[in-house]
Amino acid sequence: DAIKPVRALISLSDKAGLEDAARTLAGLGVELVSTGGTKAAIAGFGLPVKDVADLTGFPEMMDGRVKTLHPVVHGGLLGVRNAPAHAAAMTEHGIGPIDIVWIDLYPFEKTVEDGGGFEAAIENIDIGGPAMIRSGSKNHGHVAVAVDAESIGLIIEALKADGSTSLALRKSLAARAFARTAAYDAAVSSWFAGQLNDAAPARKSIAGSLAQTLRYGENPHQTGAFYRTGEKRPGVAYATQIQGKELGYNNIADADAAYELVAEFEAPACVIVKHANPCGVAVGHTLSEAYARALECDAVSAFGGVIAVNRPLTGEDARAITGIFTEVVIAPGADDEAKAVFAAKKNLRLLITDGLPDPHGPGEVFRSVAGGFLVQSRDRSLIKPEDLKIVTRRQPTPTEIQDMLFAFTVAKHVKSNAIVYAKDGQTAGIGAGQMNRRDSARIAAIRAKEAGEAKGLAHSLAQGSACASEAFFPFADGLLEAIAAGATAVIQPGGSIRDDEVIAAADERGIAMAFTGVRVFRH
Ligand code: 93A
Repeated sequence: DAIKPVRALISLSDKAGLEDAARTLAGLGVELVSTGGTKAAIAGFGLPVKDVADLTGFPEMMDGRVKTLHPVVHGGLLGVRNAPAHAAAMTEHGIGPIDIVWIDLYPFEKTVEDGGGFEAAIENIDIGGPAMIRSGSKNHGHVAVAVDAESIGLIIEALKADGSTSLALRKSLAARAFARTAAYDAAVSSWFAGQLNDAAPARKSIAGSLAQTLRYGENPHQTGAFYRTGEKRPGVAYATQIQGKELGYNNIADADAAYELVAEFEAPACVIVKHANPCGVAVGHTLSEAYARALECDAVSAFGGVIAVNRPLTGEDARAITGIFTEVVIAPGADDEAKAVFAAKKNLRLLITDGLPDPHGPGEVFRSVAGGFLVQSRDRSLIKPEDLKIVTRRQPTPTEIQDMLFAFTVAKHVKSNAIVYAKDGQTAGIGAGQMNRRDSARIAAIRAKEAGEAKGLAHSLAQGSACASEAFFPFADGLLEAIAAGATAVIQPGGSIRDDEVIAAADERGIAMAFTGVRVFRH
């Protein structure tokens, strides 16, 4: 099972570490064969090296697209040395065995991550490299395959110790190599799917690449991992963790929920999320003001929450945020002073992204079901004042319209059934995830009442607010709860068979109501 290598084929885009390894292999009597750039580099180190073109009898052509795709290369990798027919074919066609292959693949992932553009990404899809890796790995009985510095290090270590590679080593190298080509292809396929914009998910191929293994899943007795799909886009999957404990499954889910919502606002905004639902959302002149107003909505739930903002954080913002215990902060930036303030809170995880998510950009969302998963396009809906159909006798005031749109935007990010009361760009009460709409309206009212008390107000924080419902009111009862809580304007999709009843109840109480015609369920 031990193979004493005679020839190694090396083809590397990234030449770091090449000199040492090539020198060692040459010193151990291994003949080196390489592709253009790698060959030039090895020759530059003063080592003997053959050009793969001399083996194939063909020059590299088509901008390097065809360099190693030749029977002399793949026969040398795939030929089973001790199978008589293979050995005969090798002799007949002048195919020499290749015992080591060290390939790193064109930097496709990096090109996409750096925003290289469509043509650059296409040119960086390596074809010949994965083919050689797969040929050598299939034939691991005879070939040792390296796809990274660690693998070639193991091969060299074995050669120095025994002068040969063992079957066990070649087998484990092959497993690693196939994992590398699989991840590479997953990156290519999910990037490619992303190029189709809003095509129906059924026409795309969806794949992910492992970003991080997690300590556990939603609970400690579950395992967990974090995958990236598609193109690099600002958001939690491509955030940089500046400090804090390792991110957990729920942290990532909550940070995503918070960041996707906060990105909807133009003005400085803050979202506090707890258990995947916002418990406070507000805009302000500054982030610190937005945070203080978001906290006001439900300071109890905010404890141990996840905070997202849509501007780079300053020291003042960081001091405000660190006033209570917070699990995660996600932002499109943080200045040095802010970082220093956060640094005092060792456990707080600070995530910084390159820009904000585009709430109206394409993309998919997933949900698992037993034995499969559901895919749908992102909810990119955007309701503007001109989209509203006023259905009541009373017209909403311009301020009420602003509050309605703010509340409806928040409701889009609250688990159904969702009821949101908002006033002056601040949520006053949020009711999430109930099985009937009336209960959500009641819970939101309780929150608003307590928030009013905490603020020392004589009334609920929802007094004079706009109420948003993410789906139509099937009966007037939910609406009546909202009115009792203090809402004077209501925004909802409309479309119930009892719309007339609901509109009449609003008219009777002097409420202004608008239909969006768009439902924004979130389950
Ligand atoms: O364009 S390719 O897909 N066609 C090939 O035949 C081929 N053979 C090796 N890319 C190919 N490679 C890749 O070239 C390797 O995976 C490696 O990343 C790169 C090294 O090129 P050079 O030695 O010219 O710098």
